[in-house]
Amino acid sequence: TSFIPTPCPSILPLITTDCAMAETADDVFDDTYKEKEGKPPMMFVWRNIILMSLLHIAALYGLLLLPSASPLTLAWTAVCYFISALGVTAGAHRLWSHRSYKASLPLRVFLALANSMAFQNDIYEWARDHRVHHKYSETDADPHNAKRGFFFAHIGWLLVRKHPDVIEKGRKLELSDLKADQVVMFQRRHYKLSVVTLCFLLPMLVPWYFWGESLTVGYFVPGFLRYAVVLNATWLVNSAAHIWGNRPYDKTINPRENPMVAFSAIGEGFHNYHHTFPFDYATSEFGCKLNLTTAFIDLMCFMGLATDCKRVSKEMIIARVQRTGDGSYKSG
Ligand code: ST9
Ligand code: ZN
Ligand code: ZN
Repeated sequence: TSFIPTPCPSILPLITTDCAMAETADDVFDDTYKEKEGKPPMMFVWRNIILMSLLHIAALYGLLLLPSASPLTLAWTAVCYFISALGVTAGAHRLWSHRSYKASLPLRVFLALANSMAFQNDIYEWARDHRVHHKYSETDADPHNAKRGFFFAHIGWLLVRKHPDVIEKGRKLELSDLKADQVVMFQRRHYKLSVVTLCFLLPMLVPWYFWGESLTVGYFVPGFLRYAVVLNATWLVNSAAHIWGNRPYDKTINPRENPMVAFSAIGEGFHNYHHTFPFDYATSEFGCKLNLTTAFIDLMCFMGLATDCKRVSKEMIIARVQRTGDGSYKSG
Protein backbone atom coordinates (compact mmCIF):
# COMPACT_ATOMS: atom_id res chain seq x y z
CA THR A 1 0.00 0.00 0.00
CA SER A 2 1.42 3.40 -0.89
CA PHE A 3 0.52 6.58 0.90
CA ILE A 4 1.00 10.22 0.19
CA PRO A 5 1.69 11.32 3.75
CA THR A 6 -0.15 14.56 4.42
CA PRO A 7 0.85 16.73 7.35
CA CYS A 8 -2.01 16.48 9.78
CA PRO A 9 -3.41 19.85 10.86
CA SER A 10 -4.66 18.32 14.03
CA ILE A 11 -3.92 20.15 17.11
CA LEU A 12 -3.65 17.32 19.54
CA PRO A 13 -0.02 16.26 19.30
CA LEU A 14 -1.16 12.87 20.57
CA ILE A 15 -3.06 12.02 17.43
CA THR A 16 -0.73 13.60 14.90
CA THR A 17 1.02 10.31 14.24
CA ASP A 18 -2.33 8.55 13.87
CA CYS A 19 -3.34 10.68 10.93
CA ALA A 20 -0.02 10.94 9.15
CA MET A 21 -1.36 8.25 6.78
CA ALA A 22 -4.35 10.31 5.70
CA GLU A 23 -4.58 11.31 2.06
CA THR A 24 -6.98 14.16 2.71
CA ALA A 25 -6.30 16.13 5.86
CA ASP A 26 -9.65 17.87 5.76
CA ASP A 27 -11.48 15.04 7.51
CA VAL A 28 -9.40 15.38 10.66
CA PHE A 29 -10.86 17.11 13.73
CA ASP A 30 -9.75 20.73 14.15
CA ASP A 31 -10.08 21.92 17.75
CA THR A 32 -8.89 25.47 17.04
CA TYR A 33 -12.40 26.45 15.90
CA LYS A 34 -14.39 28.31 18.54
CA GLU A 35 -18.17 28.59 18.30
CA LYS A 36 -19.57 32.11 18.23
CA GLU A 37 -21.66 33.42 21.12
CA GLY A 38 -25.47 33.33 20.83
CA LYS A 39 -27.83 31.16 18.84
CA PRO A 40 -28.68 31.99 15.21
CA PRO A 41 -32.41 31.74 14.39
CA MET A 42 -33.78 28.35 13.33
CA MET A 43 -35.15 28.91 9.83
CA PHE A 44 -37.53 26.18 8.69
CA VAL A 45 -37.50 25.10 5.05
CA TRP A 46 -41.16 24.25 4.52
CA ARG A 47 -40.58 22.68 1.10
CA ASN A 48 -38.31 20.06 2.71
CA ILE A 49 -40.65 19.52 5.68
CA ILE A 50 -43.53 18.80 3.30
CA LEU A 51 -41.49 16.60 0.92
CA MET A 52 -39.93 14.55 3.74
CA SER A 53 -43.38 14.06 5.32
CA LEU A 54 -44.82 12.92 1.98
CA LEU A 55 -41.86 10.57 1.44
CA HIS A 56 -42.46 8.90 4.81
CA ILE A 57 -46.20 8.61 4.14
CA ALA A 58 -45.41 7.01 0.76
CA ALA A 59 -42.97 4.64 2.51
CA LEU A 60 -45.67 3.63 5.02
CA TYR A 61 -48.03 2.92 2.13
CA GLY A 62 -45.22 0.80 0.60
CA LEU A 63 -45.06 -1.11 3.90
CA LEU A 64 -48.80 -1.85 3.61
CA LEU A 65 -48.26 -3.10 0.05
CA LEU A 66 -45.47 -5.50 1.07
CA PRO A 67 -47.78 -8.57 1.39
CA SER A 68 -48.96 -8.06 -2.21
CA ALA A 69 -45.42 -7.84 -3.64
CA SER A 70 -44.11 -10.98 -5.37
CA PRO A 71 -41.01 -12.75 -3.94
CA LEU A 72 -39.02 -11.54 -6.95
CA THR A 73 -40.02 -7.94 -6.21
CA LEU A 74 -38.94 -8.37 -2.59
CA ALA A 75 -35.58 -9.75 -3.76
CA TRP A 76 -35.25 -6.83 -6.18
CA THR A 77 -36.01 -4.40 -3.33
CA ALA A 78 -33.14 -5.93 -1.33
CA VAL A 79 -30.84 -5.61 -4.37
CA CYS A 80 -31.81 -1.94 -4.76
CA TYR A 81 -31.19 -1.41 -1.02
CA PHE A 82 -27.73 -2.94 -1.27
CA ILE A 83 -26.73 -1.07 -4.46
CA SER A 84 -27.92 2.31 -3.20
CA ALA A 85 -26.28 1.69 0.19
CA LEU A 86 -22.97 0.91 -1.53
CA GLY A 87 -23.21 4.15 -3.51
CA VAL A 88 -23.13 5.93 -0.15
CA THR A 89 -20.81 3.71 1.93
CA ALA A 90 -18.21 2.52 -0.59
CA GLY A 91 -18.71 5.57 -2.82
CA ALA A 92 -19.53 8.96 -1.28
CA HIS A 93 -18.18 7.99 2.13
CA ARG A 94 -15.09 5.76 2.00
CA LEU A 95 -13.86 6.67 -1.48
CA TRP A 96 -14.82 10.28 -2.10
CA SER A 97 -15.03 11.80 1.41
CA HIS A 98 -12.07 10.00 2.97
CA ARG A 99 -9.96 8.74 0.04
CA SER A 100 -9.42 5.56 2.02
CA TYR A 101 -8.77 3.51 -1.14
CA LYS A 102 -8.40 4.09 -4.88
CA ALA A 103 -10.99 3.04 -7.44
CA SER A 104 -10.65 2.46 -11.18
CA LEU A 105 -12.89 4.31 -13.65
CA PRO A 106 -15.44 1.47 -14.09
CA LEU A 107 -15.82 1.15 -10.32
CA ARG A 108 -16.21 4.92 -9.90
CA VAL A 109 -18.88 4.94 -12.62
CA PHE A 110 -20.75 2.11 -10.88
CA LEU A 111 -20.48 3.87 -7.50
CA ALA A 112 -21.70 7.18 -8.94
CA LEU A 113 -24.74 5.47 -10.51
CA ALA A 114 -25.40 3.62 -7.25
CA ASN A 115 -25.06 6.94 -5.43
CA SER A 116 -27.74 8.55 -7.59
CA MET A 117 -30.00 5.60 -6.74
CA ALA A 118 -29.56 6.60 -3.06
CA PHE A 119 -30.57 10.25 -3.73
CA GLN A 120 -28.69 11.82 -0.80
CA ASN A 121 -27.40 14.94 -2.58
CA ASP A 122 -24.71 14.62 -5.22
CA ILE A 123 -21.32 13.16 -4.31
CA TYR A 124 -19.58 16.55 -4.26
CA GLU A 125 -22.08 18.07 -1.83
CA TRP A 126 -22.24 14.90 0.29
CA ALA A 127 -18.44 14.68 0.61
CA ARG A 128 -18.11 18.41 1.35
CA ASP A 129 -20.71 18.18 4.15
CA HIS A 130 -19.07 15.02 5.44
CA ARG A 131 -15.56 16.46 5.59
CA VAL A 132 -16.90 19.47 7.48
CA HIS A 133 -18.72 17.02 9.82
CA HIS A 134 -15.43 15.28 10.69
CA LYS A 135 -13.36 18.43 10.89
CA TYR A 136 -15.79 20.37 13.14
CA SER A 137 -17.63 17.43 14.68
CA GLU A 138 -20.35 18.40 17.15
CA THR A 139 -19.90 22.13 16.90
CA ASP A 140 -21.96 24.78 15.08
CA ALA A 141 -19.86 24.13 11.97
CA ASP A 142 -20.99 20.47 11.85
CA PRO A 143 -24.02 20.22 9.49
CA HIS A 144 -25.68 17.56 11.71
CA ASN A 145 -24.28 18.60 15.10
CA ALA A 146 -25.45 15.81 17.45
CA LYS A 147 -25.23 18.20 20.41
CA ARG A 148 -28.50 19.64 19.07
CA GLY A 149 -30.25 16.34 19.84
CA PHE A 150 -31.28 13.08 18.15
CA PHE A 151 -33.93 14.61 15.88
CA PHE A 152 -31.68 17.38 14.58
CA ALA A 153 -28.78 14.97 13.87
CA HIS A 154 -31.14 12.44 12.26
CA ILE A 155 -33.35 14.46 9.91
CA GLY A 156 -33.89 17.91 11.41
CA TRP A 157 -30.74 19.34 9.84
CA LEU A 158 -32.26 18.75 6.38
CA LEU A 159 -35.37 20.72 7.32
CA VAL A 160 -33.74 24.04 8.35
CA ARG A 161 -31.20 26.45 6.87
CA LYS A 162 -27.60 25.55 7.68
CA HIS A 163 -25.73 27.31 10.47
CA PRO A 164 -23.61 30.04 8.77
CA ASP A 165 -20.44 28.47 10.24
CA VAL A 166 -21.07 25.24 8.27
CA ILE A 167 -20.95 27.22 5.04
CA GLU A 168 -18.10 29.48 6.12
CA LYS A 169 -15.89 26.57 7.22
CA GLY A 170 -17.03 24.37 4.33
CA ARG A 171 -15.90 27.01 1.82
CA LYS A 172 -12.36 26.76 3.22
CA LEU A 173 -12.09 23.00 2.76
CA GLU A 174 -9.67 21.47 0.30
CA LEU A 175 -11.93 19.90 -2.36
CA SER A 176 -9.64 19.95 -5.38
CA ASP A 177 -9.59 16.13 -5.53
CA LEU A 178 -13.38 16.11 -5.97
CA LYS A 179 -13.30 18.88 -8.58
CA ALA A 180 -10.64 16.93 -10.51
CA ASP A 181 -12.71 13.73 -10.57
CA GLN A 182 -14.69 13.80 -13.81
CA VAL A 183 -17.10 11.13 -12.61
CA VAL A 184 -18.01 13.26 -9.57
CA MET A 185 -18.47 16.38 -11.68
CA PHE A 186 -20.49 14.54 -14.35
CA GLN A 187 -22.84 13.16 -11.70
CA ARG A 188 -23.21 16.68 -10.23
CA ARG A 189 -24.08 18.17 -13.63
CA HIS A 190 -26.70 15.52 -14.38
CA TYR A 191 -27.87 14.87 -10.84
CA LYS A 192 -31.63 15.49 -11.17
CA LEU A 193 -32.02 13.31 -14.26
CA SER A 194 -29.90 10.53 -12.75
CA VAL A 195 -32.00 10.53 -9.56
CA VAL A 196 -35.34 10.37 -11.37
CA THR A 197 -34.04 7.52 -13.52
CA LEU A 198 -32.12 5.49 -10.95
CA CYS A 199 -33.86 6.16 -7.64
CA PHE A 200 -37.46 5.97 -8.89
CA LEU A 201 -37.94 4.80 -12.53
CA LEU A 202 -35.50 1.87 -12.60
CA PRO A 203 -36.65 0.31 -9.28
CA MET A 204 -40.28 0.58 -10.46
CA LEU A 205 -39.88 -0.52 -14.09
CA VAL A 206 -37.65 -3.60 -13.67
CA PRO A 207 -40.28 -5.64 -11.72
CA TRP A 208 -43.05 -4.45 -14.04
CA TYR A 209 -41.16 -5.29 -17.26
CA PHE A 210 -39.47 -8.55 -16.25
CA TRP A 211 -42.04 -10.34 -14.07
CA GLY A 212 -45.27 -8.41 -14.47
CA GLU A 213 -45.37 -6.69 -11.07
CA SER A 214 -47.89 -3.86 -10.79
CA LEU A 215 -46.49 -0.37 -11.31
CA THR A 216 -48.02 0.69 -7.98
CA VAL A 217 -46.07 -1.95 -6.03
CA GLY A 218 -42.92 -1.12 -8.02
CA TYR A 219 -43.35 2.58 -7.28
CA PHE A 220 -43.95 2.24 -3.54
CA VAL A 221 -41.90 -0.83 -2.48
CA PRO A 222 -38.48 -0.86 -4.26
CA GLY A 223 -39.06 2.85 -4.92
CA PHE A 224 -40.25 4.90 -1.93
CA LEU A 225 -40.05 2.32 0.86
CA ARG A 226 -36.49 1.27 -0.05
CA TYR A 227 -35.42 4.91 -0.46
CA ALA A 228 -36.82 5.92 2.95
CA VAL A 229 -35.23 2.92 4.71
CA VAL A 230 -31.80 3.63 3.19
CA LEU A 231 -32.12 7.28 4.23
CA ASN A 232 -33.03 6.39 7.80
CA ALA A 233 -30.26 3.77 8.04
CA THR A 234 -27.81 6.48 6.93
CA TRP A 235 -29.20 9.10 9.29
CA LEU A 236 -28.88 6.65 12.23
CA VAL A 237 -25.09 6.94 11.83
CA ASN A 238 -25.40 10.67 12.54
CA SER A 239 -27.94 10.29 15.36
CA ALA A 240 -27.79 6.90 17.15
CA ALA A 241 -24.08 6.26 16.53
CA HIS A 242 -23.26 9.71 17.95
CA ILE A 243 -25.33 9.02 21.08
CA TRP A 244 -25.42 5.31 22.05
CA GLY A 245 -22.53 2.85 22.29
CA ASN A 246 -19.05 2.35 23.71
CA ARG A 247 -16.01 4.50 23.02
CA PRO A 248 -13.13 2.01 23.14
CA TYR A 249 -10.79 4.11 20.98
CA ASP A 250 -11.42 7.67 22.14
CA LYS A 251 -13.61 8.60 25.07
CA THR A 252 -13.07 12.31 24.48
CA ILE A 253 -15.31 12.33 21.38
CA ASN A 254 -19.03 11.53 21.12
CA PRO A 255 -19.19 9.07 18.16
CA ARG A 256 -19.79 5.49 19.37
CA GLU A 257 -19.47 1.84 18.38
CA ASN A 258 -23.05 0.80 17.57
CA PRO A 259 -23.41 -2.73 16.07
CA MET A 260 -27.14 -2.31 15.31
CA VAL A 261 -26.39 0.75 13.21
CA ALA A 262 -23.45 -1.07 11.61
CA PHE A 263 -25.82 -3.86 10.56
CA SER A 264 -28.43 -1.61 8.91
CA ALA A 265 -25.81 0.68 7.38
CA ILE A 266 -23.82 -2.25 5.93
CA GLY A 267 -20.75 -1.58 8.08
CA GLU A 268 -20.90 2.10 9.01
CA GLY A 269 -21.83 1.99 12.71
CA PHE A 270 -18.34 1.57 14.19
CA HIS A 271 -18.28 5.29 14.55
CA ASN A 272 -15.87 5.78 17.45
CA TYR A 273 -13.24 3.92 15.43
CA HIS A 274 -14.17 5.80 12.27
CA HIS A 275 -13.87 9.29 13.81
CA THR A 276 -10.58 8.24 15.42
CA PHE A 277 -9.11 6.80 12.21
CA PRO A 278 -11.15 8.33 9.35
CA PHE A 279 -8.73 7.16 6.66
CA ASP A 280 -9.21 3.41 7.35
CA TYR A 281 -11.05 1.85 4.37
CA ALA A 282 -12.88 -0.66 6.61
CA THR A 283 -14.23 2.03 9.02
CA SER A 284 -13.75 -0.61 11.70
CA GLU A 285 -10.96 -2.55 13.35
CA PHE A 286 -12.66 -5.85 12.54
CA GLY A 287 -12.62 -6.02 8.72
CA CYS A 288 -15.74 -7.63 7.25
CA LYS A 289 -17.54 -8.33 10.55
CA LEU A 290 -21.05 -6.77 10.18
CA ASN A 291 -19.44 -4.89 7.33
CA LEU A 292 -20.67 -5.82 3.85
CA THR A 293 -19.10 -2.66 2.45
CA THR A 294 -15.62 -3.86 3.39
CA ALA A 295 -16.38 -7.24 1.82
CA PHE A 296 -17.45 -5.41 -1.36
CA ILE A 297 -14.25 -3.30 -1.48
CA ASP A 298 -12.17 -6.44 -0.85
CA LEU A 299 -13.93 -8.10 -3.77
CA MET A 300 -13.21 -5.06 -5.95
CA CYS A 301 -9.51 -5.31 -4.97
CA PHE A 302 -9.54 -9.01 -5.84
CA MET A 303 -11.00 -8.15 -9.26
CA GLY A 304 -8.34 -5.48 -9.79
CA LEU A 305 -10.85 -2.61 -9.70
CA ALA A 306 -9.68 -1.08 -6.40
CA THR A 307 -6.23 -0.61 -4.85
CA ASP A 308 -4.37 1.16 -2.04
CA CYS A 309 -6.73 0.27 0.79
CA LYS A 310 -5.51 2.09 3.87
CA ARG A 311 -5.56 0.27 7.19
CA VAL A 312 -4.47 1.15 10.70
CA SER A 313 -1.86 -1.15 12.25
CA LYS A 314 -2.74 -3.21 15.33
CA GLU A 315 0.05 -1.50 17.29
CA MET A 316 -1.34 1.93 16.50
CA ILE A 317 -4.83 0.83 17.56
CA ILE A 318 -3.62 -0.65 20.85
CA ALA A 319 -1.54 2.44 21.62
CA ARG A 320 -4.56 4.63 20.99
CA VAL A 321 -6.89 2.40 23.05
CA GLN A 322 -4.51 2.64 26.01
CA ARG A 323 -4.12 6.40 25.62
CA THR A 324 -7.70 7.54 25.07
CA GLY A 325 -10.07 4.53 25.25
CA ASP A 326 -12.96 4.24 27.74
CA GLY A 327 -11.87 0.79 28.92
CA SER A 328 -14.53 -1.15 27.00
CA TYR A 329 -12.09 -2.42 24.33
CA LYS A 330 -12.41 -6.06 23.28
CA SER A 331 -9.98 -7.37 20.69
CA GLY A 332 -12.38 -9.42 18.58
C1 ST9 B 1 -29.38 13.24 2.77
C2 ST9 B 1 -27.96 13.36 3.09
O1 ST9 B 1 -30.10 12.50 3.34
C3 ST9 B 1 -27.54 12.35 4.13
C4 ST9 B 1 -26.12 12.52 4.51
C5 ST9 B 1 -25.81 11.68 5.70
C6 ST9 B 1 -24.38 11.70 6.07
C7 ST9 B 1 -24.11 10.51 6.96
C8 ST9 B 1 -22.69 10.40 7.33
C9 ST9 B 1 -22.44 9.19 8.19
C10 ST9 B 1 -21.25 8.37 7.80
C11 ST9 B 1 -21.45 7.55 6.58
C12 ST9 B 1 -22.46 6.49 6.76
C13 ST9 B 1 -23.12 6.09 5.49
C14 ST9 B 1 -24.15 5.04 5.79
C15 ST9 B 1 -24.98 4.66 4.61
C16 ST9 B 1 -25.89 3.53 4.94
C17 ST9 B 1 -26.74 3.11 3.81
C18 ST9 B 1 -27.71 2.03 4.17
N1 ST9 B 1 -19.55 23.79 2.60
O2 ST9 B 1 -27.39 23.73 0.99
P1 ST9 B 1 -27.76 25.17 0.88
C19 ST9 B 1 -23.18 26.51 0.27
S1 ST9 B 1 -29.97 14.22 1.47
C20 ST9 B 1 -19.43 24.82 1.76
O3 ST9 B 1 -28.98 25.50 0.05
P2 ST9 B 1 -29.19 26.26 3.09
C21 ST9 B 1 -23.82 26.00 -1.03
O4 ST9 B 1 -22.86 25.60 -1.97
C22 ST9 B 1 -31.65 13.79 1.31
N2 ST9 B 1 -20.47 25.44 1.22
O5 ST9 B 1 -27.89 25.76 2.36
C23 ST9 B 1 -24.61 27.21 -1.44
O6 ST9 B 1 -23.71 28.13 -2.02
P3 ST9 B 1 -23.96 28.72 -3.49
C24 ST9 B 1 -32.28 14.44 0.12
C25 ST9 B 1 -21.69 25.01 1.56
O7 ST9 B 1 -29.87 27.35 2.34
C26 ST9 B 1 -25.07 27.84 -0.12
O8 ST9 B 1 -24.11 27.39 0.85
N3 ST9 B 1 -31.94 15.83 -0.02
C27 ST9 B 1 -21.87 23.95 2.44
O9 ST9 B 1 -28.80 26.54 4.48
C28 ST9 B 1 -26.46 27.41 0.28
O10 ST9 B 1 -26.51 25.98 0.33
C29 ST9 B 1 -32.51 16.81 0.70
O11 ST9 B 1 -33.34 16.57 1.54
C30 ST9 B 1 -20.73 23.31 2.97
N4 ST9 B 1 -20.80 22.27 3.81
O12 ST9 B 1 -30.17 24.99 3.01
C31 ST9 B 1 -32.04 18.22 0.37
N5 ST9 B 1 -23.20 23.72 2.58
O13 ST9 B 1 -25.27 29.38 -3.41
C32 ST9 B 1 -31.43 18.71 1.57
C33 ST9 B 1 -23.81 24.62 1.81
O14 ST9 B 1 -22.76 29.61 -3.68
N6 ST9 B 1 -30.76 19.99 1.47
N7 ST9 B 1 -22.91 25.41 1.20
O15 ST9 B 1 -23.95 27.48 -4.37
C34 ST9 B 1 -31.34 21.20 1.41
O16 ST9 B 1 -32.49 21.38 1.02
C35 ST9 B 1 -30.50 22.36 1.90
O17 ST9 B 1 -29.14 22.02 1.83
C36 ST9 B 1 -30.87 22.72 3.36
C37 ST9 B 1 -29.96 23.86 3.83
C38 ST9 B 1 -32.31 23.18 3.47
C39 ST9 B 1 -30.66 21.55 4.32
ZN1 ZN C 1 -16.70 9.58 7.64
ZN1 ZN D 1 -20.01 11.12 12.59
